Amino acid sequence: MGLRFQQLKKLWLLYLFLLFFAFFMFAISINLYVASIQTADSELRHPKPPPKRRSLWPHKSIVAHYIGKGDIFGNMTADDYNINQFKPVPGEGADGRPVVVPPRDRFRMQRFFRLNSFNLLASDRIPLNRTLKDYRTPECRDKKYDSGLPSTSVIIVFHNEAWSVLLRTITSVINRSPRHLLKEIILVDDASERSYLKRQLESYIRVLTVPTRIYRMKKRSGLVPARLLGAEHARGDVLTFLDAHCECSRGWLEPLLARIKEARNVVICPVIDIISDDNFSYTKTFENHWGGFNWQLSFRWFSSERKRQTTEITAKDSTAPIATPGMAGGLFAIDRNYFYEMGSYDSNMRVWGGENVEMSFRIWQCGGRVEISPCSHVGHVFRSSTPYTFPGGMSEVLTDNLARAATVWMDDWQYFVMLYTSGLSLSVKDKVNVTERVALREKLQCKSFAWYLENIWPEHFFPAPDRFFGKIIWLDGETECAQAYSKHMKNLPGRALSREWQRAFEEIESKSEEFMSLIDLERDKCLRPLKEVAPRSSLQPVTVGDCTSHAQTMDMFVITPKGQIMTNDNICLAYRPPKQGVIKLLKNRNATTSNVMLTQCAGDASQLWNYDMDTQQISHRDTKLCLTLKAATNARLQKQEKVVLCMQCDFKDITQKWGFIPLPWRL
Ligand SMILES: *[C@@H]1O[C@H](CO)[C@@H](O)[C@H](O)[C@H]1NC(C)=O
Ligand SMILES: *[C@@H]1O[C@H](CO)[C@@H](O)[C@H](O)[C@H]1NC(C)=O
Ligand SMILES: *[C@@H]1O[C@H](CO)[C@@H](O)[C@H](O)[C@H]1NC(C)=O
Ligand SMILES: *[C@@H]1O[C@H](CO)[C@@H](O)[C@H](O)[C@H]1NC(C)=O
Ligand SMILES: *[C@@H]1O[C@H](CO)[C@@H](O)[C@H](O)[C@H]1NC(C)=O
Ligand SMILES: [Mn+2]
Repeated sequence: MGLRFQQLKKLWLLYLFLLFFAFFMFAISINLYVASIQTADSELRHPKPPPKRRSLWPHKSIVAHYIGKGDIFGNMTADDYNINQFKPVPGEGADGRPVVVPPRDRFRMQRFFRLNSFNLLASDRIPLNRTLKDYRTPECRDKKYDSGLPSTSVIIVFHNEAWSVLLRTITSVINRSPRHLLKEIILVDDASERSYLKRQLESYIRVLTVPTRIYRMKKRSGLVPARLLGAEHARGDVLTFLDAHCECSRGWLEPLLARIKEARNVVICPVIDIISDDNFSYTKTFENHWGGFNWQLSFRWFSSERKRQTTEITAKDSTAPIATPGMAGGLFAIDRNYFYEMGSYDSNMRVWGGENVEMSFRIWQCGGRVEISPCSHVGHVFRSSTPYTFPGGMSEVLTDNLARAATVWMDDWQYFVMLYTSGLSLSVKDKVNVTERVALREKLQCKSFAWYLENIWPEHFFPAPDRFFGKIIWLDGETECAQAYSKHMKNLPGRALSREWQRAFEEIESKSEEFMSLIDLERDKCLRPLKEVAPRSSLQPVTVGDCTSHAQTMDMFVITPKGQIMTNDNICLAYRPPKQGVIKLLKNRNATTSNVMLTQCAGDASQLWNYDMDTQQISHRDTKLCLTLKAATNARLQKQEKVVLCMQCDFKDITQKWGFIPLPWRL
């Protein structure tokens, strides 16, 4: 009897195990599938700021198609789109905690993710008034604001937004803003199709404690026309623009309004915290982030230390706003009259994108300021792809908008953007009519783009008249171009007198056409990252590759007169010895680990380089080690590959010789 029982028990265990295993495999395959259908594309346009704990940039790895291309979730029906399934569970997501959707709903969860490119089922479980922590620093919490702050209209544009997400945005605005400062909430519907956003929404907002009105675009027009419509009806002293998928945290509004009261020419942005698209957890980000744009004018966050430039407040005050060369665009506050004095928005910008570039340049160049207040925290749902239609085609619209911003505001640099952004070219200029905006620039007597770069963004990584821009070519001594280059450099009179970069730039510039005409794209090799992917987060070893001109491969460099070698996205060439075996590396010419990396620019001594025109060596200024091309063993792949290292200089060593081939960047 005992024996039979034992056997039965074993069988049961086996059965249970198999059941679990089957379920587990199913869950995995679904996860892989969903990961495969989410494109990484729009991360480019809407980058997340790094979270508070300094991890590297969040990088979603995209798994290749695993189950095949068929859609296992079936097609969405009209009901799927139009029925509001908001079912709050008390306490769910409290204090910004993540939501775990129960296993029985996992399939529906995956199915409905596509609707908004975020986890709708998770959001639908969170009450509209969920609690958040207080994300402010103690200094910010203690700050007292005077009683006479201006009032604001909060303007929220939405298009097919999920009910729970939109209403949680509105609820957080109402619950966490002092009532007397909040004049009204203005919703602008950019031609949504979902039926719950019609009558149901209208009757919902009627009973809110803050006057809330809704305006609707007749046809899909995009962010700029919709925001302009909202602003037109606003009556508050200040316009505060928010996305429709935000949550304002405690004390978010006062610092913004106080700053505008202090200086009405400031466009002020909150710190943008991260609401997970997956589980709706709220993660605080670093306060000292600031923004800029890369060579293709995509918005980027940077975290290097920046002086707090506000005049009224001392640099020591950790509650003082940080001046930022660029704004992300979704969330900011501006004095209502100032908004119009400064030309509001370029109303010819369509759908979405580029308007933040235009506004950043315009405000700074025409006498205003763009700042981030470290005391104001607003969460935003960052998505890895956009779920919405993009009338006119996403890349066409975006490049047209960028071309408008570049043509009006960037002076000489507009050609650089058009030459090195895919989808743009000089001919785009003929397509855009910016007469009105150019007249605005004249009327406001705005400063030049050169002034903006020098004064507002001195750390920038764009080319400039006193910088080199082009390729760094490895002079293997064989190709025609390499020989001509070496010959020219060797025979310079007085060459040894100066190793100033400025002199090298002039020399190179004077012969640029000759070198360019001799360059052999097949045989000449140029400095570039070891991997083709842009090394935005981590350290990236360096090698040489074909000098084929291509905008995205990061084999183009800007060199400053100070000796920084920079490339797109604020990446710099740095000497980074491995922690162990440094001494060995210096002595041993057969180094196996690269000690030269591309990494975030910091402007410190590890990123400063010298050039000797006579020997054509590039050396690290502090250690006096020379850039050398060597075959090294990749420990992971167990294969030999060519890597650029820093080694003892030897003027006879052909693998240490480098040249500079300038590329055009302005007319
Ligand atoms: C989904 O829709 C497409 C066309 O829109 C159709 O070809 C396909 O058969 C549909 N699939 C299912 C499972 O209904
Ligand atoms: C949220 O609202 C519900 C009623 O709608 C109320 O019972 C609950 O106490 C509120 N929660 C908080 C944290 O204010
Ligand atoms: C929620 O999402 C965030 C970011 O996407 C992630 O870091 C966190 O681990 C998730 N939490 C849970 C419980 O899944
Ligand atoms: C550009 O637009 C202005 C008005 O905004 C118009 O007067 C002008 O004719 C347009 N130019 C061209 C070339 O279409
Ligand atoms: C370095 O490499 C050369 C050949 O490439 C070899 O002859 C020499 O022994 C190596 N030296 C050391 C210290 O490994
Ligand atoms: Mn957004």
